[in-house]
Parts: sequence; C-alpha cells; structure tokens
Amino acid sequence: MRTYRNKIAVALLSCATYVSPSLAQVEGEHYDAIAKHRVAAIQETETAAQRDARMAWWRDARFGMFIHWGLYSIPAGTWDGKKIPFIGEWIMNSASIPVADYKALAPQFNPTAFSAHDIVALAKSAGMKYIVITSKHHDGFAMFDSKADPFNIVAATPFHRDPIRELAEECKKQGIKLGFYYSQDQDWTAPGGAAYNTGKHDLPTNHWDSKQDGDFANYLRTKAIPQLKELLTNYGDFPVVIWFDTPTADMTPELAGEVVALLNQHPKLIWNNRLGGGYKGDTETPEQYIPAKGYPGRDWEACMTMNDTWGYKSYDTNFKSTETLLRNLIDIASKGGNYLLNIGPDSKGNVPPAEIERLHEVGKWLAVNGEAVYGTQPTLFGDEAGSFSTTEKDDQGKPKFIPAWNWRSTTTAHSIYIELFTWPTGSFHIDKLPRTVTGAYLLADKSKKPLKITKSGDGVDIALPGQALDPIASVLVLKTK
Ligand code: H79
Repeated sequence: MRTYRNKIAVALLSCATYVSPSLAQVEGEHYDAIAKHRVAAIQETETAAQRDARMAWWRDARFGMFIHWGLYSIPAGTWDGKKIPFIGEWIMNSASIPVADYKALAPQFNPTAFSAHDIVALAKSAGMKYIVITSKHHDGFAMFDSKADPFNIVAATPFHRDPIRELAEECKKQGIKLGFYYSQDQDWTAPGGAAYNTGKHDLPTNHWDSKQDGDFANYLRTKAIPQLKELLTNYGDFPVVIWFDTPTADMTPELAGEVVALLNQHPKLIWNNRLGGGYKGDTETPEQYIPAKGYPGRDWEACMTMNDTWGYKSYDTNFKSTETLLRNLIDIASKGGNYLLNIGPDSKGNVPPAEIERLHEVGKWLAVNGEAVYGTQPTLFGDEAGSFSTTEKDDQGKPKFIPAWNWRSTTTAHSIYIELFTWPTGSFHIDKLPRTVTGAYLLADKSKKPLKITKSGDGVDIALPGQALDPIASVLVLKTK
C-alpha cells in the first residue's frame, strides 16, 4: 500500500498532471474477481440518451468558477515565519504541521467579509454558469454545517455560519448552478484519512503525526460517506456536481463502491474521474493544462488557477493576463471542454482584487461574444490548435505538441465561429471549408455588416476591416447551410 502511494506521489511530482489509476492498475490480476462484485455506477447502466440529458447543462456551460477556500487561507502560505513553497491549500502537508496545531486555526477563522451574494454575482458577471467550491479539502476541515464531524465551520469557528448554505441560496436566486469539491480520500486531520507523502516525511507511513494513523475504511464510513450524505441532502437543488480528488490505493473498488451506491441515489448528479477504485466518472479533469486535442468522445473540464495556487497565498502575485485566461477559455471550448477557473478568497472572505479584475474583463468579452462559446461544439478544422513536433519530445518521450495561437474555431448547427487572436491584414483565408458558407460578419458588429467572401482555391477569403474589434479575440461568424 505504502509503496503504491509513494509511487503516486512521485508520479505527481514528475509530471504534475494527475492520472487516476485504472481498476486494472490497482488490482492487477484480481480485476475479474472484483469486477463481478463491484457496484455499477450510473454511467455504466444509463442509455446514451439518458447520459446526454444528464450532461446537457454542463456541456452548454463551458465556463465555471472553482473556489478553494478553507482554514489554509489564514496562514496564506507562511508558517512559523517561513514562506512554504507549493500550493497554499497543501501547507499542512508541505510544512508537516501537527494535527493539533492545524486544528487550532479553526477558532481564528472568522471571515466576516464573506458575501455569497457578491461571489455569485462575480461568477455571473464573469459569464460563468456554475460554481464548484471546496466543501472539504485534504485538511479535513468542513466548510459546511456537519453533524457527522465537529471539525467544521459552524461548530468549530466563531463565524458559526454555513457558507455552503448561503451560496446554495444565492445560486438559486441568481440562477447559476452549484457543485461541491470533496476530498474523499486524503484527510490529514481524521484518523485513517490518506496523505500523499511529498517525499520529505521519512516515516513508516505517509503520515507525519500519529493522530493521523487509523483505518481508512473506518474513516470513509464514519466521516467521508456521512458528510457526502449531508452534502447531497441538505442543500436543496444542489449539488449538481461532486468533484472528488486525489484517490490513492486505499480507495479499493469495494470501498469506492460504497460511495457509488450513495451517488447512484442522485441520478442527475455529475461526478468526475477522481473517485478512485477504477470508476471512470463523467469527466476527465486535466489540471493546470489544456490537452492538445481534448478528449474526443469524453466530457472534460480543465481546472486552472489564475496565479500559482488554489488556496489563497498572500505573496503569490503571479497572475496570468486576461489575454491568457480568455484564450484558454476559447482554446478549451474549441476542443469541446469546460474551463473551471479558480478563485482563492482570503481569511476574511475577500476575493483578491486581481482575480475580480480579470473575471470582469473576461465577462465583458463574453457579454459580446458568448454566442461563440456557450452551447457550441468543437472545431470542424483542428490543425489551427497546433501540431505535434516531428523532432521534439515531451516529458514522457512523446512527440511534443506545439500550440499555434493565430485562431480557434467553435461550431453550432448553422454557424462556424472563428476566434481570431492575430488580426490578418485585409482578409482571412480558409483553405478548406467543411460546410457551405452563405454569409459572414463579425460578432461584435451589432449591424452584422456582411463581409465579402471570395472563392480562393478550395477555400475562401473573407474580407476584414483594417482593425480588430477586440485586442484579445475578434469573432468572425460564418453562416452555414
Ligand atoms: O484542489 C487542488 C489541489 O490541491 C489538488 N487538486 C486541485 C484541484 C491537488 N492535489 N494534488 N495535486 C493537486 C497535485 C499534487 C502535487 C503534489 Fe505536491 C506534488 C503533491 C505532492 C507533490 C505540490 C507540491 C503539493 C505538495 C508539493
């Protein structure tokens, strides 16, 4: 068990991308024996039409807000006067903080500036269609009212409010969907909860405090599953998504099956590929990168930070530009995926101004050009995203993908959208048209002034005005038969 977990940690360190272990990898030759007894997840029993209906809102949404918020926002990347490297929500693990010391943060947590109204309004103004918030991260602290475990925001802090309930009410009011991230496997403050060994704990287990030792099945049955039940039943219309994370070999197919039995009682729920135990879930979840060609035939969602941390770090100011964030969204949409973009509120509940600013800018663009993103299908072209090098190799020795950033494309039944990143002089040329084009105009042009289309070889030239309508991306609409 321990060796396997270490292997995961090492793999994570080396590739920084997360891959969930397949059932076959986890159980080797015992696969068949176990498969016979495993609980079938809804994805394995529903029809394709049922699946399409279940996934419909999510596929149309394209853009969601991830929120990482918890006790780690108090140290905010600093412990005992030292700046702790890596992502802020991992500080307990990275700094080997004893359980009692970490738990002592709870009485200091009083985020009185938190406003569910403002956060939901922020997501809406950014053009986001859903929110996924950390209901419990690896530190084991529940950001909701839990009867199952007292280490939670209502019982253990002077705040005594349930931000998950407040967000659920606001999301309903403002017409946006809400999902919950829940760390089902790692839990660094509950006995038996798993912990990745980040390589510095020279201990017989991956734990750094004997208070963490215990039986994983017992942890799962007495904390994780009861809390998941609370989350699935106490918040009205929500959650629409459960976002699992970092499964280890502790999550055997049998134990995962106990979670799946609960999930199956909520037939509209969408859950990702990180439960463990070999369950594929509904969505692929590339973290901090955009796959070269998406995942044809699979729903997928790229989750990314705006700076270099998920949970708030006071000194991380390495924010990506609005240009990068917006082009990421367009790139992802052109490959048929969703963009789950993170914010990390501070310990008072304030969202960092740099994050608000960027979200407003992305929202401004979407207010004009959203038609080219929401409810669209992937590109009918493909090569515009870039190509695989014939000489260079990536970290895994595979041909390296060299992205191109001139334009992307999305599709609907009667339109092809071309999102132009660099503005061509005079006209935009397309080599080969996948459909018959009947007209063209710029999406940001309210008058929809027709653009001249000239046949050119197998393709067309579309005459453009001298100036881009938007410095980040101008959308050319081709009406098609
Ligand atoms: O919730 C966010 C992260 O905390 C979580 N997933 C996203 C959505 C996540 N868990 N693990 N990882 C991301 C990648 C793990 C990286 C690690 Fe490390 C490398 C864990 C141990 C070595 C980074 C570096 C954290 C500690 C040292």
